[in-house]
Amino acid sequence: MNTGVKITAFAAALAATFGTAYGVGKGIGPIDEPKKAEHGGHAEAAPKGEGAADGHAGHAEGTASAPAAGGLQVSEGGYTLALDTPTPAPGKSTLKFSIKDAAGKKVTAFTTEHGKELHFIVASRDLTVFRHLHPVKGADGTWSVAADLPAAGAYKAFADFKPAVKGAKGVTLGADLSVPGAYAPKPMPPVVPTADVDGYQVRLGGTLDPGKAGELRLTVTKAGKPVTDLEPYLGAYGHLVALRDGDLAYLHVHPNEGGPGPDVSFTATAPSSGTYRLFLDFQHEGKVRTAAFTVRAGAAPATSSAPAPTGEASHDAGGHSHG
Ligand SMILES: [Cu+2]
Repeated sequence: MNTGVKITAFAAALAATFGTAYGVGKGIGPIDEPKKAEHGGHAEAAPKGEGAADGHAGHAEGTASAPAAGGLQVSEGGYTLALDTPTPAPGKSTLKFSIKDAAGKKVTAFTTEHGKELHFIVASRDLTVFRHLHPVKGADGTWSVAADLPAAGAYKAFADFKPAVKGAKGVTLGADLSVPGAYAPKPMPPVVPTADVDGYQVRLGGTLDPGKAGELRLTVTKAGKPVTDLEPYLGAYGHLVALRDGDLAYLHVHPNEGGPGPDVSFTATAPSSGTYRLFLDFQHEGKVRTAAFTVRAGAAPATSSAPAPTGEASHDAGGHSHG
């Protein structure tokens, strides 16, 4: 694997992009001029090969207005998320769907972003189950992926992609998914600054602020020792998805430049105040894990003056597919 090379190239592209942005900014004054919201609240540093012009780079800097929330619509910009399996059985199943264009034709051409043509997220409405999946595309544009939705309940599926059309912007579409059967929604897990997953403890610092960029810093330890050899996963040392409690508005946040741990830093802007569930994917020793946190935007996450209570974290929040 040459992921080391890839991440270096990614970092170089980032540096170049920000270099340009800063160069321009210094000439004309403050560099935190408002950037237009784009990609449905997909706050990210510029991926390689993309310039600041499309607005991606701007999200890492202070913005005066909140980005629009993504994932709230099943159709947007002429694209529709069509689920072929909207009511999968509980347990392991195969989910199938397609992205249709304005004419109702299945889209077959996508732009690779973060190593994949399409990122597929499934979360339970009560935010206790989270799956970040990478489906496989058939020749006709039908996507399929194995998923394990453990219990009956209401879920939501998100497709995060960018059509391979000149000038196309990334879009996140969201569609309801129901696993038939009786269920009782679980209460939102409490706000705690640490999450335990597979013997790792992840601590969350910083703030998620409504309408303004803030830094979230996640620190990964194992058996009390900092983990300093996180592995790149999809070209970054961590991926963060935030879902808003109430409507599951979607934010996909990418990390700031940094080393392989123990800290992974993100810049994110919440589209509004409220409660969010954050899901951090990180890879270590060949396996991707997910740590989950409940965070209030508009108030600082709980701080740790006393020994931190341990979040029940993501006993169930860790589904991954490396298709
Ligand atoms: Cu993905």
